Amino acid sequence: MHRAHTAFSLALSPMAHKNFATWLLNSSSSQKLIKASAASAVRTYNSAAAEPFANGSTASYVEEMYNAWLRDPSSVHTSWDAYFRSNSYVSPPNLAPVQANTLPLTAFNFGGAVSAAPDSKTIDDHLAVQAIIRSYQIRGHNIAHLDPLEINTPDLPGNSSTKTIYANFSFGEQDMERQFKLPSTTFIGGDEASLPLKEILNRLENVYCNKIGVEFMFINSLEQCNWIRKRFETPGVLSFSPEEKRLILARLTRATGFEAFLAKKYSSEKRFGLEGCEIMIPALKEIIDVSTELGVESVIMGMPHRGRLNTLANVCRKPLNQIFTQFAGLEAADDGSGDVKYHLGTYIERLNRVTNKNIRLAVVANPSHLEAVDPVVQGKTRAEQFYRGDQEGKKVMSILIHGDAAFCGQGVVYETMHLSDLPDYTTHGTIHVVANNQIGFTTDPRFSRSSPYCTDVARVVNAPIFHVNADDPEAVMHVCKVAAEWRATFHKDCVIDLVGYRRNGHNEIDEPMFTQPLMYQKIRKHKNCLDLYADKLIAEGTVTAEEVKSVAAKYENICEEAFALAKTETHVKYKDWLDSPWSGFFEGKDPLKVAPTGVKEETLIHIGNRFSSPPPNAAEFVIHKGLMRVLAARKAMVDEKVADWALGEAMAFGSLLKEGIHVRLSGQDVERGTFSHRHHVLHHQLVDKATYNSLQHMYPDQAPYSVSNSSLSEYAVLGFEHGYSMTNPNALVLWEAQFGDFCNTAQAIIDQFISSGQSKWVRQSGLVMLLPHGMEGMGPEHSSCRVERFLQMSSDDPDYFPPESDEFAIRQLHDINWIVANCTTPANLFHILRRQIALPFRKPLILCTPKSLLRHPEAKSPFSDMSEGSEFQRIIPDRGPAGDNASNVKKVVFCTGRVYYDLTKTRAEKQLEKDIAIVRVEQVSPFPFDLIKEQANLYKNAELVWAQEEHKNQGCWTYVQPRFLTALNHSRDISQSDEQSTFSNTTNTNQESDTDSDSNSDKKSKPWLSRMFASDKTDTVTTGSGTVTGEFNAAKHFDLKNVRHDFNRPAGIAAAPGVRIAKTGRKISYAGRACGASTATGSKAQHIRELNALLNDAIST
Ligand SMILES: Cc1ncc(C[n+]2csc(CCOP(=O)(O)OP(=O)(O)O)c2C)c(N)n1
Ligand SMILES: [Mg+2]
Repeated sequence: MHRAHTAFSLALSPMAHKNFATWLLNSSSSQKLIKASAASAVRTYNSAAAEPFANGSTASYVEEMYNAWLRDPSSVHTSWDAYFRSNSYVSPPNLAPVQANTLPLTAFNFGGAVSAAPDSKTIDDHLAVQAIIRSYQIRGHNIAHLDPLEINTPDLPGNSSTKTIYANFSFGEQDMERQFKLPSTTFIGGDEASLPLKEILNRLENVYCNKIGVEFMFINSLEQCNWIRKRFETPGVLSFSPEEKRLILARLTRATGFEAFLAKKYSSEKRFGLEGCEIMIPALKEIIDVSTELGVESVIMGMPHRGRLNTLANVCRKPLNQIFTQFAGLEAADDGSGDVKYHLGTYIERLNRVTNKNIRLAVVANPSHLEAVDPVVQGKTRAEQFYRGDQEGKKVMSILIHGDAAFCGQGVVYETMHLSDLPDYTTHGTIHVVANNQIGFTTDPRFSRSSPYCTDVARVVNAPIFHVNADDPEAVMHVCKVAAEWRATFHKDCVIDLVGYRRNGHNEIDEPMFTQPLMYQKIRKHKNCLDLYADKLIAEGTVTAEEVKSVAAKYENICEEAFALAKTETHVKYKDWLDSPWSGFFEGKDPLKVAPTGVKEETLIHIGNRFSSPPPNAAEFVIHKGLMRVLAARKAMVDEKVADWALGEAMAFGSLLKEGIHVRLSGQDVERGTFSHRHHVLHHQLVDKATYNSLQHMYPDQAPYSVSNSSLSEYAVLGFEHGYSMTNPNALVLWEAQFGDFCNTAQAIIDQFISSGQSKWVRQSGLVMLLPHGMEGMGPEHSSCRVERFLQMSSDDPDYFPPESDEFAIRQLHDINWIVANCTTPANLFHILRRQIALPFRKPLILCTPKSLLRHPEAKSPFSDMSEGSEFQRIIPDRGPAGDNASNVKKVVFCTGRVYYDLTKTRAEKQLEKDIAIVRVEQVSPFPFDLIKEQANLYKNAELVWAQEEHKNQGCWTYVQPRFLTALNHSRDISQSDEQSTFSNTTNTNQESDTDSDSNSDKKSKPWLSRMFASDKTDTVTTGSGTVTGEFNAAKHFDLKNVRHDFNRPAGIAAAPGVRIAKTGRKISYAGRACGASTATGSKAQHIRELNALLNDAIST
């Protein structure tokens, strides 16, 4: 919590109450009210937030009331009616004059007695009470006691806040027993219609200024505001039964005991303990209990480091021994690089003992990048809702846990919040829990945010924010209950701000006194929450001291037993930490078999016809004339059996939909397509929001097709789609960047999840990123998707030519982290999209997509290239005169993407078709070593050139160059090494398959080390199919039953020092732009000059 005391003076400044309604300025108590309210503004400091306690909303509230009264006197409370009728209210200049009222003044029934008009003091006093109530509702949180350390306490010691307030409303002690009628906007009375002033103030103080601070009055819905008021104001809401109290205590004991146990056993290990905010564990459990009771069956959580292990242990009930094993530094039994323990995810199905219902809990694995997991969790949640048919989010929900500094500091929080109410992205309400320890690493809140609270970002979506003192377990539980009920009722986001502290340093090894000495002096003296609560329950007689001890001892025993069990483990298994298991997907599948991607011609014709037809009720559904032309052109293509880019894409989608594969395309303006080529959603020109999407109506039993324009965000939306792709392997999920350049605002998702997710978390994803890419004279932006960056992160080894076999291509795909391609034909687009689903595993696909090629007359494919028997072409050889006369070809130009069409045009202009072959590399990564070698051998006398339109330090050159050399020389068979070799284990990478363990762990773990220092000529290596000594046994190694994981990069081989490369003398040279700092030139003329230069350079003999 961040308090800035400048608020005090601002609140008292004339400007601060300039907007007061005139009635307030005129009334006798108004000046005092201003002063009273100033004291409450301690938690605010900017001018807008520094309005006095009863100002701002109150002023407009009165005006609103006045206007309502003018329209219908009966629509306002009788007290207001009386007040406005008495002409005490002077309207601001722009308000309409008072109308005559038809209701008799005697209708005002005060204190049960029917009387004549009440005197003006009675009315004024009632109005003052109403203003006080409203002030508490609006700004009570500003003076609530939220900070357990009381460093940031309100300036009002003890109970004086109440006193100050009533005194400043001209109420004295003599008024305390006076009875006041309560307005309909408060529930503090319970069954009472009126209360003594003293009781009103006490109740308000208790509800709004005690250990809970509710921020909700900015919500535009009266229904929602009333709902919240009722949950907090109704007398007795905070009373708990002895059983409930004991449950809280037991849960708190576990949360506290877990951290204490880890601290005892692994004192020097980082665990990012929850000490100071242990209540988060019972809080999460309460949210889950209440939500389960209300029908939720699956909860997906995203959270950072703080308290993560505790959450896994005590919320998810992940077996403790698995958690402890993570501390042992054991070798992994399965593939992948793994991750640190406080990043790993989990998935658990278990019985909720409180509600006696089955529940699934998943914590999504996440990187260090704080908050990056938020949209991923939302996407995964949305997908689960979608596939379960849970259209209102009644069965599946997400909980996002945040640190205070990250919640307000990271922009992706805002981006994710903005997805919360979008029809195709909503998860129907997320409960956000902020573990607010009032510090971010070493930084105080006053240096880490400009907003009063760390939760202010949630106000943009009108989410209620429940601040609560984390040292008051019962207040926390109440807030959690309300949050869960809020979500179940309104299906909107809400935030719980658990205000605690951090007992240790940022991690357990850090010294916090370096930077927060005073805070930590206080913390050292501060009793922990468990002890405080146990003392309270003992004092009130709910539990005995012995009971408290025995609950703690019991949990410690559980931990000890798990600790002993963990000691017997020899390996960690990453698959135990999988957050999204795909049950049934891998079973019984041949891991090296790709289903055919070609489809029957009649299917293509059917899809083409549907896709080119107007809505069935075309006479009524008026579509744009331009679109009629587009549809007619599509129809003509179908009749000719050719497809352009949009048709090729539609064929891929349509045929997958036919096969029961859900297709989801998301991104900015994807429905029409940035380049106006797609037009998947046709809009009725006369009826608002009436649309038609032909891909949703291809076949009666097809899978659903979702296409949605997204918010203008890359980070959150790409993360969302990545999360979506994690849920169901039998779905094609695509995200399209508006232009490829913009994907770099989502770089953390690309680097931390898409590129490395399988390696770190044995999680697969078949997400497709469509990235419009091409240097077309549009300036430094809108040109490049920075394909070089994706290629740099590709995990195939540039120096290693994998053994050639029929499965070369599929093995490469199996082992790489992702696929990078730049297709030049609609047919290849069709096949590569379909291949995503045809593969027996899932890999992300990074696809450079065209812009001008969308309409290029030559960038069309005959249906025969997509029909049965056809398949994706990793390279497209030259099929012209050069290909027919290969040995006389002087030069082979290899290229990828749209520049191919410029190169062929230039070649034709120069009449060099016989002399120069042009070969398209359509799948750049994994690199088609085998096909490149074949092409090089075919054109054995030719000079080899790589031509690209990107600058030399960009595009594919730096990736392809070393791989070309490896392909050309092709001498680095792994058995040729004259040094001994060490191989890493051979395993099956299926997410759920078990792996062989082996005992040769030292060498396996550090092959490079053993190689560097080994003296023997032979070494023992272990493969999944057994141990071989000495020379590498390739046949065994590539046994089908035992798919190598590192086919693309066998550990310990590629980097082996001294491996010989037999030079064949052939090389690849470069034709293209020089190195550049920018992606493209801003000058069209220069662009054309550069393009022509590269074309001339490439197409010359
Ligand atoms: C995007 C990002 N930037 C910086 C960091 C480094 N970092 C790790 S924890 C931390 C402080 C987080 O503070 P807060 O969100 O309050 O969580 P707490 O550790 O206090 O629970 C920082 C800056 C990070 N992990 N991610
Ligand atoms: Mg913090």
